[in-house]
Amino acid sequence: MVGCGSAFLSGYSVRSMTQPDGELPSFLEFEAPAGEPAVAVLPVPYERTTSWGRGTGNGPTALLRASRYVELYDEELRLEPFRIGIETLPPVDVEAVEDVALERISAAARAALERDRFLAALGGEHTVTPALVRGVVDVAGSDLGVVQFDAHADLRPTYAGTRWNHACAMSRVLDLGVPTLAIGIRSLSRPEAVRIETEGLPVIWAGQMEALADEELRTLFPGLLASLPDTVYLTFDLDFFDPSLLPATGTPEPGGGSWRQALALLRLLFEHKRVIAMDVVELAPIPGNPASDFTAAKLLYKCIGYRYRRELNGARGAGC
Ligand SMILES: [Mn+2]
Repeated sequence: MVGCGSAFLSGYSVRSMTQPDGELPSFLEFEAPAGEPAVAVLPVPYERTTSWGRGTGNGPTALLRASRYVELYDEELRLEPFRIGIETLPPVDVEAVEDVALERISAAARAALERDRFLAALGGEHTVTPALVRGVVDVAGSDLGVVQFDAHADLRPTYAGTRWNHACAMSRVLDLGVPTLAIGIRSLSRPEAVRIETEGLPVIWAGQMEALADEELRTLFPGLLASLPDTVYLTFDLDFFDPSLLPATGTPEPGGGSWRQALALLRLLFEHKRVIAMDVVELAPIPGNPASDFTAAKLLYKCIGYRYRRELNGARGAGC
C-alpha cells in the first residue's frame, strides 16, 4: 500500500485554460506537482521517415493541447487518475543526425526510469519505440515484453534505405532480444507474414479481433500475454483504431479497432502485467479536426488510470 503523501498528490495549480500560443502545454494543463509525480510524460516529436501523410512531428503538441479538455474524473474507474502525480518533461531535442537523435530519445527514457517514473512518451513516428525500449532495457533489463497495438506489423528489416524507418520499428525491438505481442494487425508484406509464421510471433489480427466475441477475446488475449515476461512496455500506434474513429495518422488503414475494444484490451493488459513504460505514436494532426487529438489524449489518461487504479483506490480507502 502506498501512503497518502506519494499516491495522492495535492498542490496542483488550477487549470488555467490560457496556454499562450507557441508554447508546449503540459499534459492536462497542469504545472508539475510539488511532490514526487509517478508519471513522466515525454514529448518526442521525431519524424524522419513517414511514408505518406506527414505531420507526426506535430503529434505531441496536438495531443497536449487537446488534453486540457479531458475530464479529470474517470467515470469508469470512479477516481481522478491525475492525483497520482503527472509531470510533463521538456520535449526531446530531435534536431540532430539520426543516430544522435535516437540516442537522445534512449537517454530520456533511461532518465525517467532511473527516477522510478512511469514513462509515457508521445510520438512522433513509430521509429521512436525501439529507441525508447532500448533506454528502458538499459535500466530495467531485457526481461521485458512489448505489447504493440498497431495496424501494421512493422517487421521489415530495412525500408527506404534505413533500418530506422517506422516500418521497421518492431524488427528493431526484436533485435534487442525483447519478445512482442501484436494486436490489430491488418497490413503487412509477404516477408513479414512469413516471419510471423516461421518464428511463431504472437499476433491478434484485426479480423480475428472483430470476429471473436468479447468473451473469447478476454480468454485469448491473457493467454497470449502469458507468453511474455511480467514486465511490459506498451506501444500504441494510433492507426490501431479504425480511421472513421481516428483519421489523423500517417498511414490510416480501414478495418481497425474500436474505442471499446481498445479499452477492454488495455484494462486486461494493465491487470495482468506490470507495465513500466508506454508510448502513443503516429498522431499526425489534421487542422480543424480535433477529434483524433482528443482521442489520443484521452487514451493516455485512461492508461494512466488503469496503471494506478489500485494505488488510487488504496489512497481513497485510507481516507485521503
Ligand atoms: Mn502502424
